[in-house]
Amino acid sequence: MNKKMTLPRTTNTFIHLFQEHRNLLERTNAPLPSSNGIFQRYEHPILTAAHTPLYWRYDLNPETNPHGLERIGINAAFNAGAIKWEGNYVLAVRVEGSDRKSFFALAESPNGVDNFKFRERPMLLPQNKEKDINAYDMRLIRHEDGYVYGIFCSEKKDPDAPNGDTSAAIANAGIIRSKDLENWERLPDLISNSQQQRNVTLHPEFFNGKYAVYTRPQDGFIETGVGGGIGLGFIDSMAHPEVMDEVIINPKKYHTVYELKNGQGPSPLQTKEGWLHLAHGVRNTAAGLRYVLYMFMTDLNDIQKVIHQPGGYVLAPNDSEIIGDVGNVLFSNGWIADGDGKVFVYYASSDTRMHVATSTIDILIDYCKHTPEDKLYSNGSVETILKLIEKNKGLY
Ligand code: M1P
Repeated sequence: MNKKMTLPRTTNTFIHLFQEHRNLLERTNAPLPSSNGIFQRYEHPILTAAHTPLYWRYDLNPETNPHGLERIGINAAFNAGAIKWEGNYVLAVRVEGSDRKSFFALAESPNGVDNFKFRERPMLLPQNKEKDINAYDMRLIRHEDGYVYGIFCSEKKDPDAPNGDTSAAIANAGIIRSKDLENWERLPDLISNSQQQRNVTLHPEFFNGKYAVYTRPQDGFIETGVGGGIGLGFIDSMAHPEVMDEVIINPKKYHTVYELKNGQGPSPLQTKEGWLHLAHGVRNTAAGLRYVLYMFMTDLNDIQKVIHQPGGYVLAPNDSEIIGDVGNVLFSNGWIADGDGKVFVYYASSDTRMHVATSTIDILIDYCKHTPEDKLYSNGSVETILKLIEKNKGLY
């Protein structure tokens, strides 16, 4: 008999699983040959459910798991916050179990495009009096007050849901902070005038001595209602995070890629020419909601003022990204700008997996400044194309 055949099934299974897992984690990720010049996409997703450690999912003891079964299912790894930390590219990943609960786990890579590995344990989120039923979409912000903030969506059942409605929920911003990314202090949840807040993040600097916070007030869990748009408000103290003077700085708009709703992605990046913003825009279609990423810039000193906003999206789901748990979705809540001006955008596709796309600060400024605005009607778009054709006369 072949000697290998005498190994218990579990031993064989685990040897094989560990080998496959290592190959996946150590796979290199090459830039894709085609690019629109704005963002460089890469060949492979950087994180998927399969990247989570096997020891989170399998009981590795053959005596208690004689058939080598997976005991805990992981469904997806997506919507990650990002920060450069001690030379590594660190993501606070939204990991979703097969039980639908999302939680956070840090994963890091030495180069930002491949070899991402989860830390040994997922994060046990410190709780306030009322526990989070679901927690997701963390933004990581290095604030000038010396803390790294993690701002995420904390979801609870709507206490006013009509009898029999088992899905109505309230979403608000939960806040944690740390100085080492290991020990986290929980602060009170955001206090605002809105029923629902998602996509909340901090401006990295004080503004007139206050914390500035990007918000997304809306009336319902899915529907924005009469309000909507990316808001900006101010907070005196993070120990009592009450938003004051909230104004909408980037509203949803008819017949745009953010017609139905939008939301700030990660915190904006400071440049010599203003603050770069990455956001998601949502519109409705016969096939359901479509989420794309778009950009705009705000004034360096007057952070309420949008100074450039290219028309349309900058990244939309491509052929392989369009499929997933919630199809036709690109979502980003993390990016990292390196000292040399290189920018790593971490985005998720279809609520399933994480990708990276790279660019530079200079290119993103050029994109924001020189891409034509959305004129908001069809002939306006044709006029924009005609203008470019005219400018290109003699060059083609
Ligand atoms: O399913 C797509 C996205 O839906 C929500 O986005 P928004 O807050 O703009 O409505 C979030 O649940 C997000 O996590 C999810 O990716």
